[in-house]
Parts: sequence; structure tokens; C-alpha cells
Amino acid sequence: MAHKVLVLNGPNINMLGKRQPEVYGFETLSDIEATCIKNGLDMDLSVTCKQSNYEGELITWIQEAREEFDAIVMNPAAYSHTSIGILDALHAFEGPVIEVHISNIHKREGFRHHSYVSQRADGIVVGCGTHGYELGLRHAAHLLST
Ligand code: CA2
Repeated sequence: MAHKVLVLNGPNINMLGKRQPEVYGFETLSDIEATCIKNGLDMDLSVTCKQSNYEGELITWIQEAREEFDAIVMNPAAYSHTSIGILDALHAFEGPVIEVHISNIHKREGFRHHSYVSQRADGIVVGCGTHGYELGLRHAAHLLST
């Protein structure tokens, strides 16, 4: 049976393709989600995508994922740099967690260089553009198969 992977996106990712294309490109969240589902099929993964601008909603979805999903691929967006709550929720999730950032956060402002989520992540994809989601899914598939 296909492994189930939750692709979670945090605040402002719903604005992709509408503003700051020089940083994040022209793809929209819908484009990214459609590509994740398609790539997932090629990797024998059943992918579900969710996005929220609310920290508590993301935390609830991570808690619920314990029952439903085998892995999480997450772009926590700005909450990467601030949220101990999301880190704690991810610590309670037992499967692989892959952190994705579209931009190279280490080339940007100092406040983006640290991610709380990285303390839990089993893999981190940074600065590969939206292709990073495919790389994250591929690594999740690899970890789930070994
Ligand atoms: O590079 C990434 O993927 C980020 O997680 C994107 C976040 C940013 O806060 C992180 O530091 C790095 C921002 C998400 C998109 O924000 C937008 C804001 C306005 C217009 C378009 C996108």
C-alpha cells in the first residue's frame, strides 16, 4: 500500500506567484500542490496538501497526522524561525519529517538563518526553488522504504 505523506505549508505560501517572484518564482500554491500529488504518484506516495496562515491550525494538523500519515514534508515559512509550538508538535510525530524552504534562507536576512523545525527535521531542502518539494518527497519515500 502507498505510504501517506502530508505536505504542509505555512503562512503566506498562499501568496506565491502573486508577489515577490524574484525571491519565490512564479508558481502558485495550487501549482506546487498539483505537482506534489503528481510526483507522489510516481514515487508510490499518497500525498495530501494543506496550507494555513495560523500557527494553531498547523499544530492541530501535525497532531492529527500522528494517526493518519507516515511522513510530513513541511515548509513552515516564517514559523520556522519563531515557533517552538510547531517544533513540539513535530517531536510528537513519529515518522520522517522533511523541512523545505524555497529560497536559500542562509543567503537572506539573519533572522531567517535559524529554524526551530530543523532541530526535528530528518532532512532539510533549502534554496532549490519549488523543486525542493519534489526532493523532500523523494527523501521521505527513501526513508519510508528503508
Ligand atoms: O523560502 C521559503 O520557503 C520560506 O519558508 C518562505 C517564507 C519565509 O518567511 C521563510 O523565511 C522562507 C515566506 C513565504 C512566502 O511569503 C510571501 C510573502 C509575500 C508574497 C509572496 C510570498
